[in-house]
Amino acid sequence: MSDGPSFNRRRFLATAGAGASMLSLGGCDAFDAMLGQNDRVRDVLASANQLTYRAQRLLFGEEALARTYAPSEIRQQMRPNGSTSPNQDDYTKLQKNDFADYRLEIGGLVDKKLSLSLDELRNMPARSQITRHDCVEGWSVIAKWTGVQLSRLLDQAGVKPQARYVLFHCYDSMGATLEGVQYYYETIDLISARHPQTILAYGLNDKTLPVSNGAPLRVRVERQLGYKMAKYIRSIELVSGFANINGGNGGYWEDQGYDWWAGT
Ligand SMILES: Nc1nc2c(c(=O)[nH]1)N[C@H]1C(S)=C(S)[C@@H](COP(=O)(O)O)O[C@H]1N2
Ligand SMILES: [Mo]
Repeated sequence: MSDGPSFNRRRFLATAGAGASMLSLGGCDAFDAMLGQNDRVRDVLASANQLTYRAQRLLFGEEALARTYAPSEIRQQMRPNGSTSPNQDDYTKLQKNDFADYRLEIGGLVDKKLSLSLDELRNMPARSQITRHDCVEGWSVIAKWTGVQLSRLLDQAGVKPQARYVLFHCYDSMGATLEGVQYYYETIDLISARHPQTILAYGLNDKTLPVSNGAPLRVRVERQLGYKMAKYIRSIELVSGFANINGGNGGYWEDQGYDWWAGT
């Protein structure tokens, strides 16, 4: 493979043979066009998502690294997208004090709940990586991220055997429905969560992570698309499934029809 582990699933599916082209309907346009049609179409797309997920896991193993870049390749400022300035009271209160009172709570299916300040997180061994961020909207940027490996925190908390996913609760609301305020949320499986490049980032391009990019803490899941990388993390919960959480699809954008598995 000429471009290494930075794997393009369309290319894989193209070489995986005829008939596979249908499966490359991973883009939201194609998916959205299908919404509202009968459930069988949705089921096929959902199983295609599962197939891509399994194929990538098989092909690349659990540890394959996303491509990293040299400092000279950092192209521009990280382009902020989605929420860029949460206006929820609990968030703006923390922001006013430069997040000195912020605490990351880790709970759910763990042996020991954690509550960590930013200083505590910054005092843990740090990891930096220069990677490319791809958004489904069709743009990408290269930036340097610094933070603490999520696996470290999971080890500290102790993950119970029933836990299968890491759920990120965010501070920013995406609007309200009859069920109440919809906060941004995301889930990743424990393999992605324990991947060495999966970090909770507090630094961007050698500076403190700005509010527009998710201060004080956002996750990087480098082998997946931008929407998986929750910004403004309020807390982390270990869960056994997500069928009963919000729309039941494992994330804010997933509930609008995006794939849960967003490997690139
Ligand atoms: N909490 C939260 N996280 C989020 C979003 C958001 O709106 N809210 N947008 C997602 C999308 S679609 C992308 S592309 C990236 C954008 O990250 P950036 O603002 O640092 O560019 O954040 C992702 N994480
Ligand atoms: Mo995105």
